Parts: sequence; C-alpha cells; structure tokens
Amino acid sequence: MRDAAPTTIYLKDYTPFGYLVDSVHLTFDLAPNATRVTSRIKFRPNPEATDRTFFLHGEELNLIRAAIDGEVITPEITAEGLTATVPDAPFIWEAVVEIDPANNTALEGLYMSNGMYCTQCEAEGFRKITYYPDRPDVMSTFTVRINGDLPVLLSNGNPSDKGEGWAEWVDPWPKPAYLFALVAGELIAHPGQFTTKSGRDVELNLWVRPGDEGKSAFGMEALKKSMKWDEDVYGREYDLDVFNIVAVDDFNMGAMENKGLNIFNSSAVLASPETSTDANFERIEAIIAHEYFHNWTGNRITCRDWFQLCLKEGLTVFRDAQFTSDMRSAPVKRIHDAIDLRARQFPEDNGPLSHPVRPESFQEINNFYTSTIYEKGAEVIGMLKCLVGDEAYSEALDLYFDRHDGQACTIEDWLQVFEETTGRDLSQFKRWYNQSGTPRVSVAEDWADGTYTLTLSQRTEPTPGQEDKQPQVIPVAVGLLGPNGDEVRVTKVLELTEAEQTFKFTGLAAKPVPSILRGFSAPVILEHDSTNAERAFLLAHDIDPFNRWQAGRSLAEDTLLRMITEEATPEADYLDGLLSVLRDETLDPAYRALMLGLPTQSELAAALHDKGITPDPMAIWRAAETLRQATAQHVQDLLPRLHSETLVDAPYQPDAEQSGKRALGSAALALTSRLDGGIKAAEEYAHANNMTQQLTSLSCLLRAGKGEAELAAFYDQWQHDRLVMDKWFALQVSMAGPETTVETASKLTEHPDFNWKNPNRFRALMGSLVGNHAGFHQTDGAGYALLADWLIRLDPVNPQTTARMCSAFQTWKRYDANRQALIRKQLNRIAETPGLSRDSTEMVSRILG
Ligand code: 0A1
Ligand code: ZN
Repeated sequence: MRDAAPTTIYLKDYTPFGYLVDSVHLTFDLAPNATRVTSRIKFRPNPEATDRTFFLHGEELNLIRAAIDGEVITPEITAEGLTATVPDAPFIWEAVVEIDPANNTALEGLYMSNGMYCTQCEAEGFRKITYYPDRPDVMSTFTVRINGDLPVLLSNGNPSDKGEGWAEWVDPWPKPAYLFALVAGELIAHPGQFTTKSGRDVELNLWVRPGDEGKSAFGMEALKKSMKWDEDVYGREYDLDVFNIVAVDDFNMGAMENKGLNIFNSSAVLASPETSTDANFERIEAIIAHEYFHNWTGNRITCRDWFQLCLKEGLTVFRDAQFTSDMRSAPVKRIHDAIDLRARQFPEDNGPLSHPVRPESFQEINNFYTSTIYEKGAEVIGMLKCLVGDEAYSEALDLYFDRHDGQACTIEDWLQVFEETTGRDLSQFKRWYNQSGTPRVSVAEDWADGTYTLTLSQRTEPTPGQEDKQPQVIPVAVGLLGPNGDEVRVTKVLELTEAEQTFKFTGLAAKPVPSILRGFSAPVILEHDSTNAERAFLLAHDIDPFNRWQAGRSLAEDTLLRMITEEATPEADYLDGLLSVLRDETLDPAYRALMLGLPTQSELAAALHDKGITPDPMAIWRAAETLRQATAQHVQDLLPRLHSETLVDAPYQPDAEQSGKRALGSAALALTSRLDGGIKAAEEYAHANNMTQQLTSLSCLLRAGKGEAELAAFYDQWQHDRLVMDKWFALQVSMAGPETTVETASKLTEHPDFNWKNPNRFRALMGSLVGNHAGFHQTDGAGYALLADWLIRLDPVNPQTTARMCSAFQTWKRYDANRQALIRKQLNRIAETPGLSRDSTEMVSRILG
C-alpha cells in the first residue's frame, strides 16, 4: 500500500525531465510471485532542462541490480523511486527488479486476472513494473521480450520474433510509459483484417479467455467501423501492422488505449444478444471507438503532464460521440449525453469535488479521471466547434495533427491551432478550461413593436478554491417559433460573453416562443421561467429534437417539484403532451422512449436544493412513483401498441433501429406492469430470447414486488457468466423499494458470488445501492454505513476503485442536518482508518471540505 502522506502537485511547478530517453529494452521473465523485469535504457541529457537530478520513479519494486554503462551502482532508494549519480553525457541504464503480479490486487502495473498476466500503466502504473521516468512527456521507442510458459505473449507495436515460450515486440512509435502494455495467457483470438486507405494491411485480433469466443464478433466489427470512420472523418490512418484488443475480467476502468494493444474490461468489449443488453452493445461500440481514436488523440499526440489530461480525453470523448451520432441517431445520442452530464458531471461541478477541466493541482492523479475531465472536456470541444464552425474545426485539427505529431502537448498548443486557423482570440474561451463550476444562464424576455428582446445573464457559483468567477463565452443556440408553431427565426448561435447581454430580433409579426439552448449548445444550467403552456407548445412544435425533448423533461420536472413541495397532482400539460408525442408514429421509437424518461431522483434533489428546499428522498420517490402511475393510466390505451414494438420479427440486431424499438417497448412494458401487476412482464420473461427483453421483464416484475421465481431461474441460467451475474446483483438492489434496499444489498454481500475484489462485481452491488436514491438515503443512515464498511474493506485491496466510489457522498450537503451528520460520521470513519490510501484520503478530505 502507498504512503498516505498528502503531497500536492501543481501545474505551475512543471519542469521538463533532465534526460531524454532514446530507447527502452525490457525483458520479462514471467512468474506469478516473482516476475523479473530487466531494463536497458539509453538516456542522454535533455538540452532543454536545467535540473539534472536523475530520479526514476519506482514503487513496490525489489531491486536486484542496477548499473550505469555496465558498472554496478547502489542508488538511493525511497518508497517513490531512486536517485543516482549519472554522467553528463549519453549513458545506458540497466536494472533488474522483481515484482509480484499475483499479489497485485490494486490492478495497477503488472497483475494477474484469472491466471492471465496483464498491465495497467495509466496514469502512474509503469513505476510498479520497473524504475523509469514515469511521466507522459518522456517518450521513447520500446522493444520488449517476454519469456513465459504461456501460449499467447503480447506487447505493444509489431511482433518481431517468437519461439516456444518467448516472444519479442518492437514498437517503432515513441510513447510515454503509461501506454506500455503486456498480456500473457491462454487466450483465443477472434481475427479480423483491415486495409488502411493508403493500402497498409493490418491484422486485427480480439483476444478472449476460452469460453468467451461467442462474445467477440461485435467488438471486432465495431473496431473495423472505427478505423474506417477515423479515416473518413479525421483523415487518420492506423500506423502499425497489428492491432490487438484483449478482454480482462479484473479492471478498474472501462478500457485502456495502450499503443497497438488495447486492454479492455471484459464488460466493455464482450457481447452477445443472449448476455448483453442493447445499452451494453451501444456502450461497447463507443468504448472500442474511443480507445481506437486515442491512437491519434492521446498516443501520437500525448499530454505534456497529467494536468493536460482533457487534451486527450475531452477530444477523444468528443470524437467517440461524433462516431456514435454517425452510426446511430444523432439526436438520441445528444439527449443521452445531456442526461449523463446532468446526472454525473453537474453534481461533481457543483459540489466539494468541483475542479476545472484542466485542474491546477492534485494529490492523486487517478482521482482526476472524472466526468469533468472527460465529459465536460468533450462539451468544451463541442462549443469550440460550434463557435468556429465545422470547416475551421477541420482545418484546425489538420494543423494540430501535422504540427504536434510525436509530441507531448498542452491546452495552450491546442488552442493555438484554433487561434491561428481562425484568427480568433480564444483567451476568454480558455476560461472553460480554468474555471470550475457549471454556469447558470438566466433568461429575461421583452416584446414590443415587432421586436423580441432576449436578455441572457450568466453566473457561476463559487467552487472550492475559486471564489470569483469571470464571464465565459457561452454559445447559446436559439430559434423562434411563431404562434402557429412555425419556425419564424431559424437557429442562430448567440455568443454570450458578458455577465449580461441583450439580443434583439426585429420584424416579427407576433410575440414568438423562444427555443433556447438548442442541441444543448453549452454545458450550462438554463434558468428560464417559461410557463407550462409554452413548454407544452415547444413539446408539440419545436423542430429542434433536443429542445423538444427538453420541453417534455422540463414539464416533468416542474410537475414533480410541485407534487413534492405543494402536494400537487400530476399536471395535464405534461400527461397530454406526452400522449401526443407517443402517438406520433413519425417520431423515432428511441426518441419516444426518451420522452418517457423522468429526471433522476438525485437530480430532483439537486433542483430542490437549488430552490433553497431541503430534499426529502422519500417524498421525491413517492412523487416519481405517483407520476409514473398517473402516466401509465393516462397512456394506457396506447400501451399494447407501444409494447408490440419490442417484438421485432427480424433476428436480433443491436443496431439503432431495433434497439430503439425495444427501448420503447420496454418503457411501455414498465408502465403496463404498473397496471396489470406484472402479468404481461411474466409472459414476456417466459419467452424472452435476448438479454434486453429478459432483463427488462425481470426488472418490471421486481418493481411490482414479484419475480422471485424468475430471479432464481435467472441465477440458475446464468451463474456461470460473470457479466450477467453482475446484472443479477445490480438489478436486485436497483429495483428494491426504499425500505428494503439496504437490507437487500447487505444480504447480497453475503452471497458466495459476491467476489468483492472484482471491481465490476463491487460496483454492480455498491453502485446500485448508491443509485437507488431513496434506499441509499434511508433515514437511519444504514445505507451510508453499509457503503462505508465496504469502502474501508476494499481500500487496502484496491485504492483506486475505493476512491472513485467515495464520490457517492459528494452531495451530502444537500440533505437535512440528520442525514448530514450521519454521512459526516461515515466520512470521518473512513478518513480515520489506519493506513488509508492516498487515493481515498484525498477524496474523503475534499468531500468533507
Ligand atoms: N485512458 C483510458 C481510461 C483509463 C484511465 C485511467 C486508468 O487507470 C487509472 C485506466 C484507464 C480511457 O480514456 O479510456
Ligand atoms: Zn480516453
């Protein structure tokens, strides 16, 4: 375990490393408890550096031998690395270290998962493999020899030679150590082939454990589509002879873009219709694309330091979102992204963990793989594209790839290519990178003499370490609708740059209804006191699919808030509007399914808190239940027809069209189950032939307080399948009523299949506990205590996953004094745990504030 001493690292302190690395040769002699890593590294003084301290990172390594230019030395060793005296000229560093992959439960560095060796080096895992300047601005070519008695031995780059029990790999592209990877095991390849636009033949392989062969075809097709898309849209070609993907069961994150050897959490790559839902397929396609796209945005051009993480992550998320929009439905993707941003990034940005897209300090970089860096980082790029236009965006990207190929870059480099290609001053835009918090844009309207005046104001609440906020450049896409629903002014992007600004639309025949923030053109909170009649009007007429959906969402939120605070009954504007949308068969089923969604209960809690009302999770839950019930009754005549959408005649395809139909059918089944007590859901479960149907019908049954037999049958059917068993755990906790959530979760922790050291299993159970808002926030604090117990238990085993899950407590200050006291007690208990990791220490102390 790591030293928990909190050292803060600052962006302003960046200095280049004193030495350049010309080449790295690594030899691995694999053994579960004593793998030997021999390194031979050519260093030379860096002419651009002033500090010549020769410090190499290294953690949990047993140094056997170190030599410089063949002469054995005794370096000074600490828990973080070693220091040695070196010549003021090029020299060769050699070291032999021993490591223990079998006991590496943190899943950083070289570790074992089901008998297979694999690595995870981002962000700072390479230092657990050997001594090295483990920082992204130190780039080198790597040659790797693996000696091991296993049939498949993989590393980065191209295979150069192999024999019985050994293999050699050469990666010709200079890379930082965080992109290093090694995999060794008994694996089966799903092969593929791709010819790049310039004619390079690339051998593709998706490697899985025996037994998982039936789940690799979809991932392979997604990879080929990604390779083609990046050529067509960004002109980016693949640059090696092979591209390998490996599925691993024990993995902290979704996947990793190691050069030529992507390593995936098996949940992010393995799929079959019988075991995966439509949502799983879509996610897998997006993650495969994301990791592949990193080959250019991340690998060929990498980050100078970890403060620049959004340079690769924001851009790559933006690119994978473009890909999904092209492969599937662009409006549906945009709505999903807005839902996710509001559910995950907004709470982060408006709470104690708030940090800029480019942070200025950190203690543990692993804690900064956040929704802010990734998703808000992508939104920032979307805004930049919106402001400069599509053509200028392409030109700037071409320049970026040309100019910075092979470099480790900064946000300044990124913005510079836009400034040069557009002539635009982006100094104010840069605040999106430096300023944390979600801007709130409020709207005031005026109408006189054919002129409609829109006054937009922006403000951002203080966030930790940032009291005063400056106005940002906010692209606000606006269209105007006339009284009959026609578009009287087409979408225009208003650039809000001041704290308050007025925009006029002249020559209008009648007072228009504005459609503001079309396409969710900026990641802001729009405060617009429009009437429900106006919302219903937009729901009926807006030609912007995002805002049409948003109008329904705002109606739903408004009615729910009134139900919670005024004991109002569900509003007719909402129910009638919904009914017309559901009846409209010209609308994409996936879009209609989205219309049936409600704001999450946690979002409602945030909305109440914003209004100065302390949220009561039970009251929120009751309102959501009541509205669901009222909706079911209101649209009941339509339900059989909508439900029949699920029954797609053609063979199962996880494409947008079929999955959209199933989404609508599933939403209809959920409402039907509220009226028939689950009869239809039981029928559907009995003849379900894909996981989407099986899981939907089972969840409807559980929600109706039924399904015990089906749950047991599901277990019997799928107990051999790890990924499906994750669903079995998650479903029971998510579907439990508020009073039984904690009890259900607690009982499941005793189940023999609760392999809590596996991050997927841990998250399936504990993540669902946190996601069940009313259940987690049970008044006696039992939910908080259960989570804290398990975080304390997991921390010494896997600090990274523990720390990420601590964020469950980030919203604690929204709730009443009693709940706050109960949560504080658990946070303190975690903080006071002897030997708590640096990861969790940082998270808990930031949350406590
Ligand atoms: N770079 C990967 C995600 C990743 C990040 C950190 C990790 O360990 C701390 C692992 C994976 C991606 O964006 O997909
Ligand atoms: Zn990424």
